[in-house]
Order: sequence, then C-alpha cells, then structure tokens
Amino acid sequence: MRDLLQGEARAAALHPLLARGWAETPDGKGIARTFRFRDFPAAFGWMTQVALAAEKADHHPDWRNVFRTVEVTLSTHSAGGITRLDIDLAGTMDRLAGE
Ligand code: H2B
Repeated sequence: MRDLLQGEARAAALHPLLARGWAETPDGKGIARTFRFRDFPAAFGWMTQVALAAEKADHHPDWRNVFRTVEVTLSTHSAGGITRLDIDLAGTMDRLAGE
C-alpha cells in the first residue's frame, strides 16, 4: 500500500481520477483537486467524514478550507510520492462528495 506507484501501474491508477477532476501536482509527487460545496456546513461536514476515514486508514490529506471550497493534495510523504493509499483516499473523497 505504501509502495510508490510508477509507470503503467501509476498511469492506470490515475486515469479515472484525472477524469473526475484530479490533477498531478507539478512535482509529480501528489494529486490535487479543489472541491466546491453548497455552503460552509456542507464543506466542513464532508471534511469531518473524510477526517474519520483518513484516521482509520492512517493516511491523511494536506488540505485548505476557504468558506465552501476545500483544496486537497494527496501524497504519501513517507514514500515521497503517490501510492495506493492516495488513490484510495481520493476515491473515498469523491464518493463522500456524492460523485
Ligand atoms: N499521511 C500521509 N499523507 N503520508 C504519510 O506518510 C503519513 C500519513 N504517514 N499519515 C503516517 C500518518 C505516519 O506518520 C504514521 C506514524 O503512520
């Protein structure tokens, strides 16, 4: 789970996320997406749900909330790049956002 994804495996794992609005960060070590919600309670409620899932997985997002937007970057810091943990957490975030 914490092994760096590289080459074909990385491309295949990223493909569906890129189609849903995620993008690779300029340094190639993470994936990023900005989520927009109806209002602040919706944004913060989603963050709370994600926080519980992240803690359970022992894998945590880098994120920034401004009113009803949440900017997210996912990277496995200990591995120095993208692992299955980031792919899975991105999927959880999308699902909890109703996508
Ligand atoms: N989250 C992320 N995104 N990257 C990590 O390397 C990481 C983490 N490491 N959450 C975990 C916690 C580590 O610090 C604990 C001790 O397992």
